[in-house]
Amino acid sequence: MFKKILIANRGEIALRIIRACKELGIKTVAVYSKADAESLHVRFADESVCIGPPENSKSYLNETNIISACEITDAEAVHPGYGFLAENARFAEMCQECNITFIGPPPEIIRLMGDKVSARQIAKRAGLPILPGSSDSVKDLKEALDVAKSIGFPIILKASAGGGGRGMRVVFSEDALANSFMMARSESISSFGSPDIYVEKFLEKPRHIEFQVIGDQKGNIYHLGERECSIQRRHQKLLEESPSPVVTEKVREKMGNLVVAAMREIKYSSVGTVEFLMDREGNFYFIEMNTRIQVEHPVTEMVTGIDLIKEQIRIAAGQELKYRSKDIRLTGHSIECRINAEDPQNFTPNPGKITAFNLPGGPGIRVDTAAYSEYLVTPFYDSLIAKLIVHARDRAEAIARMERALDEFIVEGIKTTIPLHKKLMRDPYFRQGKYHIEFLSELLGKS
Ligand code: MV4
Repeated sequence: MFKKILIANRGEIALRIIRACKELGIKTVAVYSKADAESLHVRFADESVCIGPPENSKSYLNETNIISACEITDAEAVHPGYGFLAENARFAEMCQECNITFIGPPPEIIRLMGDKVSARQIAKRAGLPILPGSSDSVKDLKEALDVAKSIGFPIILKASAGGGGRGMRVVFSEDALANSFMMARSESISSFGSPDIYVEKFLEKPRHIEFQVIGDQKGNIYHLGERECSIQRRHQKLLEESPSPVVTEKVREKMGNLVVAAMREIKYSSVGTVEFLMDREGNFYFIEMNTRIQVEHPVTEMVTGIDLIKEQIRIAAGQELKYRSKDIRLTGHSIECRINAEDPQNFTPNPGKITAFNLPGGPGIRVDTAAYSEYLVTPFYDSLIAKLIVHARDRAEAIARMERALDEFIVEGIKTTIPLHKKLMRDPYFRQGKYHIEFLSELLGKS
């Protein structure tokens, strides 16, 4: 096992990783920007290194400074958390070259999945259902039109280097294709430095359901059930739950078996997430794979009892997963509400000083946060200040528990998304589990 790990992240996830390391008896190194000198991840780590000024590009994305920090402190491994360098294949390679273990899958796997066209091809070959569309990137308008005509409109144009919702364009008719194609192409070049665009049949108002996978370097691979992530706005998830209100045991087994077979095919190691869209008839289609730990990993931890960060570290150290499929049991229901420092009216960031901070408690409550009373929320980083996670025997009890916990959660001095979550908990459609990716926009539009 590693003696010392450097955590290349900040906020609640840095703290979450420090906690896992402490329980594993591993020393920790925090890195921080000048804006984060007073942060809890710096206080709770055994050592810390300042890696630059507040701007992301000069600190948490500064690959050479982070590698230097490993060398100065003798850290043997880097945990990238989520965001920042978590899915940067080049950084994972740099680590390898410097004899530092990158805690995640090998760089080649990160690169293959980061390219959405190759991810789609791999998924197809491995037997996962994909949406009708182009088998490769489309080189010009004519090729795009040929595919569109064969699958029928509406279609969606996606940047191969995109993902997470950036660089997409929906096209409803042949007339609109030429313009959309040019726009998608130039956006892809300017945002990702790549002109590669592919075509897919567009699904209207699907649900977003993702499977957690875990694999070691010895070929043991399992799925840990699904997360329902359809409550989102502008590709920012607000709430996630596990299990999904629409996934039956039978469907879970079918999807899970396909996912595990596909991961075996690519010899996946580490934790990862396989994303699907599901239509109203229950048909599901692979869209992307994430090779990192995700923000919403706690809901899976709550229903499985598995510490995903500890497992990720053990796997990177070459240890074998000790359990069998039958040892993985999904128990009860978990919901996570993301508490953001945002004006819930318009979702604009609302930085400032937190003047009062009271955390909820009692049975079945977990809060992952790096905030505290007097904490200054700066405009430099993501506005997530806390994740409120509940676990209960069933979904109805989880919702009641979440309502109760939201009432106990006091944040003064800045605006947060707490009022929005309270509203969601009361919504009759949410309570029935009847929602899709456009649900939140429709709910906010109506009121
Ligand atoms: C789609 C889609 C509809 N049809 N693909 C957005 C993020 C990226 N992971 C894929 N996304 C979508 N792909 C087809 N063929 C709708 C979305 C989409 C979406 C997906 C998941 C969660 C939220 C979303 C919000 C808008 C659009």
